[in-house]
Amino acid sequence: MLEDTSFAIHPGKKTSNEAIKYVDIGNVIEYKTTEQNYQFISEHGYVTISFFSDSIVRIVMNPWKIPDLTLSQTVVAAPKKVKINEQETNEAIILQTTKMELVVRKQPLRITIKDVAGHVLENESERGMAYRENGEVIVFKDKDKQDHFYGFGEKSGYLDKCGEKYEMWNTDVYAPHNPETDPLYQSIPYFMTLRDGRAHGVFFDNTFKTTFDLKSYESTYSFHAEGGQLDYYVMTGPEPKSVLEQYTFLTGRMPLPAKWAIGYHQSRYSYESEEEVRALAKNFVERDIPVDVIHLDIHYMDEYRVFTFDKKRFPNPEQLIIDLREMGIRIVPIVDPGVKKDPEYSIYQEGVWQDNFCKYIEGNIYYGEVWPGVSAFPDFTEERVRKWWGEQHAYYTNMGVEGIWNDMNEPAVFNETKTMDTSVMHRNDGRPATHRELHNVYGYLMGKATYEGMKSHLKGKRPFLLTRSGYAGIQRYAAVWTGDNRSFWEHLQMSLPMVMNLGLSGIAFTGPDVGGFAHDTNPELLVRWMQIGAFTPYFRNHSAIGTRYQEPWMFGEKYESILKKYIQMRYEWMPQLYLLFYQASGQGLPVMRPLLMEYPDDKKTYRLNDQVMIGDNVIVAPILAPSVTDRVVYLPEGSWVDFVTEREYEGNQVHIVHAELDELPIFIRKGTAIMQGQFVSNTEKQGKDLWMYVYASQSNEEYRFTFYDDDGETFSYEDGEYLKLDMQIISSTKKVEIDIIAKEGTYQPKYNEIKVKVIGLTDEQNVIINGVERSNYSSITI
Ligand code: MIG
Repeated sequence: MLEDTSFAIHPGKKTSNEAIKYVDIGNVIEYKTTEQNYQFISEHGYVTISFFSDSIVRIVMNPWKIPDLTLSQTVVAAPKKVKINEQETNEAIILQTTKMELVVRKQPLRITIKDVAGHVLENESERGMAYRENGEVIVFKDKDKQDHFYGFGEKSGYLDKCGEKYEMWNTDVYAPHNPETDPLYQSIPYFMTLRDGRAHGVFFDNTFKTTFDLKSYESTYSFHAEGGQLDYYVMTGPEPKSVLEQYTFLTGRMPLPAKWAIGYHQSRYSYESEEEVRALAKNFVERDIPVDVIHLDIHYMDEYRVFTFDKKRFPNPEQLIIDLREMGIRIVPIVDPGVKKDPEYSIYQEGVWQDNFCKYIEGNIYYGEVWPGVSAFPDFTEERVRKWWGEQHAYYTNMGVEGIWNDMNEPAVFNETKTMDTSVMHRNDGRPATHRELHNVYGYLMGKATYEGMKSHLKGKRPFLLTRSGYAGIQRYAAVWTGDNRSFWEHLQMSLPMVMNLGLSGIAFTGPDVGGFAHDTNPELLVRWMQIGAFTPYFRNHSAIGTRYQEPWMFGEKYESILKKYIQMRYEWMPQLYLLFYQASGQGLPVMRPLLMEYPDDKKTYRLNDQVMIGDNVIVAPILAPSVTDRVVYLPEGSWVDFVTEREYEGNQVHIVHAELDELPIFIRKGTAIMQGQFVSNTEKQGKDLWMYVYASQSNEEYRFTFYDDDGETFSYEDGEYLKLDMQIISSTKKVEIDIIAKEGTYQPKYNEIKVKVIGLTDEQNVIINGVERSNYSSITI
């Protein structure tokens, strides 16, 4: 193709720099208050403002008529009656809650949102809300030099998104995930702004193709959609954590995962036969490398027909699943949306007879080419169809399957546009709309159908779902992996800001293909990737057909023992990770987070791409380049202790840290604690003992955290069968006091005590547990 050569930049080519003309919303003509809403009619548009809480406001602009306030599928909260102080002057209407103030100027209509201290969060000045005759809507807002932007879901590039321009249009991107490759598989039209240590969030709930421009103008940014209403929410924060709590109050939080789902997953496109899968499982057991899940990629199916097994390759999947379960391993099969066009295939027959496939307005089914050849696609926008799809999963659950992997659900189609014809007309539960409008929620709704179906079949067991595509709110149904990366060091580097920004976008359960999917991995890359992989919320090693195999033993004993050490470490950290997943399910906070989340006043954290926090007190600083065994680590305020060597580091400065190939720098903040389990062996991955490591501080410090545990498998925690301990650690020069300040729940764990190890005590310090003096190795009965 000529465009792949220098011809692409031929001097004769014209580039158009002409600014697009939008119709400004103009002056306010009429203003009225209805019970819950504040309604503005202006010369060129209609605006309705409503409140979801003191800290969350929704603004909807419709160029043509009074806005439709029907909530999208993704918002789970309802507007609340919030006490509003309303004032009208000649120039403006002012709406105040206890947390924010909205100033709506009348001539022309411009909105300013401030916190109660008067700090401006969002401001429209010269330009504001506008539209074009073709249906596009846009808003321009002021951008400050101090602004840092985060979130936007799954984007390549660095942590701080200031200076970027992003599009939301779920896309199957096989080859490059370059810094400028955009869009990818997910659309999360949400971001968080951090300005002078204060954070707020903006969620643009529009499922059309949307664009966020933080690049084109120095002091203006904009967001834009190809159609629909300009419908967005502002969350006032002011801490990054409260922004996320507010955003996930709107779009929901992840369900508590099954413990097995947060273990190690082994995958390959594909393990092609029953023998291969059995041999793989046997390898793990014999080498005593823990693994919880083996994934079955597309080769398991009969000519890629979903809900079937290839009888030659997998003659007895039922027995395979039973035998693997005895080894402590679960099978997660892939399920794509495309249903093979085959009149002798029952899923296709039912789909046609029950009118379940996506159609054109004229009534003919849309067909696209995917793995099975010509295929039809379920119309997941219909409740009826979601139920039907969910029911099909009994095929898997009856065999003992508890987890499903959804791929190709952008939906990906093998054609020029990479997806479904945008003129397809979805039924959409009585509100028909084209694929152009609903493309970005196709994968999300497939996820909803699958999760809910699995949940009802599993009768009280927690399902696991992994998805490639999604929209805001996908966290309620699925974990997200970041698609087809490659075995490049650059992709290892990029995976950190990607996972951190997904976490800041409400999706806590994410991770890249460890080792890299496409291209050949190498042992050093695999080791370094596995080290940080042990701490990424979702932990799966996956590689593509035709590439070098990258199971932990593929590169000889030296590498195998290191890889094994880090997979085991994942299991040792399981109690800590599980309590963080509990936090994610309760408050929406991510397991892996950027440092700025804990230190929003520390400017040095704003662009830290290559270090992560696990919870609020652990920093992991992996090695991300070949042949490197030393790296710079920035430690924020406080004192820190190396997890392995127990050496102390002062905070508020950088350190050069050494890490041989088998080492991973991990730092724990002094004055805090972490929970640790023990790895026993493959089938009994979690030992009986539970440890609490307390890192004594010598300055006056108080730390609180909640330890959470339950059976890790069922929903009986909903009936109170859990163990919740509110722990408090108070350090001073003379003592370290450890207290259980509250205990809740009826769950009886295998351990009946917590073993306590206090690290870094001075001679002057005593350890006091629940009021009694104890030694630095002791225990607490629970
Ligand atoms: O592009 O099912 O991202 O994880 O192994 C091929 C085969 C389709 C893409 C997924 C990848 C998976 C592969 N799929």
